[in-house]
Amino acid sequence: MILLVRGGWTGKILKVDLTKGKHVQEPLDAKMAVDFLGGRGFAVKILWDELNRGVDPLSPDNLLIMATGPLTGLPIPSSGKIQVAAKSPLTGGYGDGNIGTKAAVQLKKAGYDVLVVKGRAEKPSIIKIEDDNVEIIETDLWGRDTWETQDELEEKYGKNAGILLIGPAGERLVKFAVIMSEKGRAGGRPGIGAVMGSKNLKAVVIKGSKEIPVADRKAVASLGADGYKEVKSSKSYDLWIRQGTMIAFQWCQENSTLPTMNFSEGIFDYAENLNGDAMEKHYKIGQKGCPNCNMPCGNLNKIKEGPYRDDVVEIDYENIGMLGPNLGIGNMNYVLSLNLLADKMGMDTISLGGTLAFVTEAYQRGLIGEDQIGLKPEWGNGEKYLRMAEMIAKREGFGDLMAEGTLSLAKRIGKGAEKFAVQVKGLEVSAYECHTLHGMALAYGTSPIGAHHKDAWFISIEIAEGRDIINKEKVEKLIIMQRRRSFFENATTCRLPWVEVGFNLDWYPKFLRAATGLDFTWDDIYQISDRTYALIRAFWVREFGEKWGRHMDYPPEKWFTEPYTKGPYAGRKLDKEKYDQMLSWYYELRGWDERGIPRKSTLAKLGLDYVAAELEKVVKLRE
Ligand code: PTT
Ligand code: SF4
Repeated sequence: MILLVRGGWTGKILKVDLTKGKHVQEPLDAKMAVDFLGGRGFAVKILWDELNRGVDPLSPDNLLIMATGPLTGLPIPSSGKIQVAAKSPLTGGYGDGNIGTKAAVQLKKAGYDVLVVKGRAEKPSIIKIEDDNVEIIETDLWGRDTWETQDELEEKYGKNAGILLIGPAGERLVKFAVIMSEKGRAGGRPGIGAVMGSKNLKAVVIKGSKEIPVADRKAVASLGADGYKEVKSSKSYDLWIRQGTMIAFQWCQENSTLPTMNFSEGIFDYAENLNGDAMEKHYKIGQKGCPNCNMPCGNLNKIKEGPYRDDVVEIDYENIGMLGPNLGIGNMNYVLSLNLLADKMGMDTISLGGTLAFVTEAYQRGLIGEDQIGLKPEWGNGEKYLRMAEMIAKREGFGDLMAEGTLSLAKRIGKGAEKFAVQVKGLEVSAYECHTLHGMALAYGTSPIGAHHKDAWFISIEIAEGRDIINKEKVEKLIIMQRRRSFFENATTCRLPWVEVGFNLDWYPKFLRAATGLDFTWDDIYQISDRTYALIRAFWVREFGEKWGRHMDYPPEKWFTEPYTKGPYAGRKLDKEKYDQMLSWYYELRGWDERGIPRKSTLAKLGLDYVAAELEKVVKLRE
């Protein structure tokens, strides 16, 4: 079915084959648009349809997808986001990330909803898209860091060009390399930057001159204007502008959920050196934001000591949580420096912090020695962690093994090291400690890309309503949260107006109607989200086959076995039986069987019969 575009979508997919040096425009299928909306939904549908099972994620056959949605780029709150996705080299399953960047808006203005890249360029190259004009151009920027590359490309193509790029970590196929943009926007935690590197693709540069089609331009403009006003009038607006996601730091400390020394504790002795107030008082010098956003949250901080003195870095809570307390570092200057190094090299800060912390614990427990690592890791020693981060980015010595991520490294070490690898499905856990939180642990366990918080930041509800409550209602609430939050991955816009300043969800069906001319209720949106979740799950199961099982949805072993030793919850850990009970409720509510595989009837209800037929080649589906 070809889409008769009334608006929202441009109606075109651009496919570039780097091996053949060719590109082609294809129409966006109308059914796909309505069934999956955009962004993550488009990405998983294309990966399901076009990838064969077992493709090596770092081979030319993998597909690198950059996808927008029907709201991307429109003059409505925080719409400048793009989804980057591929089969993940870190987890072996579906992987994606979300980046706020001019490239999101420019891709739509160039006339495309999605860019799909396959193959491998013979020499390091960039893809340049200027409306219908698409070129693959050899580049001498290979080896340059993400800052230098951004500067060079901006100088050549102009400050308004949308640029997505990788750093040396992506080039060297570090398994948690991200795609970067505009010196501080990062996305694709499960190694999507390594997939880009494996294609010899240093950057994508996009310039569009078209108007993004919409069904009702007047309605988009007036709804957008009213929406911006509502965002600005929020009571939380002022604090948000001052601290952004760094608000979470002190909250986590106060609630014993701050990841500390490889997620061993939930509180940190030097938290006051690193929290939002400390940032405001001593380090923050400015503010940055994504396109079309009037609640900019990028905190620009100046480093005051150490090897990166006087450099400026954009920070968020996750970065500081994972590179500060999780490494026992109480000196903000080193935390900022590690963040800067990760950004310049193009590595995910969360997985970097998780991997360095894992190595430190493994060393302390005598599972690996100084002779293997090449130095003695030490909680709180920023200089050493900077050195180790460099080793990873360059794959130098032991850095070559650390660059494979925590799970792979733990398997390599053996001796039970896996127990201390704080990850789910191979993706390192983001910065929320869960020794007392079965619901948040379940959110990590069932997140569609591995342990990431974006699909369900369930922690705040769970703490407000009672951490010790274990019932089906709690699981129901988690699923509703996943349905709502994953809408933003499909629509593709920023979820923070809703999450952080209380922007009403009722705006979104109105935006969709004005943009596309189609009516979507929240029930329709939930259905799209469930369909997307079921297809992502099917993708994982198709890859893992008989190796798939409910153990894939378990949180890190350590949370069940190593209790907190400090703070108000000392002695507490997760209970496996309770977790298993919640997981069973989760499967039941989603219509998945006890292995966590969607039932045939569930797939049929979601219009995914074609998925069931293919999945049956790999595992026996239950009715
Ligand atoms: C996101 C993850 C996050 S989530 C953070 S901080 W966060 C880390 N940021 C990194 C960074 O910076 N540099 C780096 N080298 N690695 C990093 N890894 C980490 O990546 C980000 C904001 C934030 S800041 C959040 S919560 C929200 N996330 C959204 C989302 O996921 N979807 C959505 N529709 N809207 C969102 N809005 C917010 O965007 P991943 P960004 Mg990011 C420097 O990509 O892979 O999804 O992992 O996109 O443009 O940087 O904005 O406290
Ligand atoms: Fe970007 Fe922050 Fe605005 Fe979201 S709220 S669009 S992450 S600047």
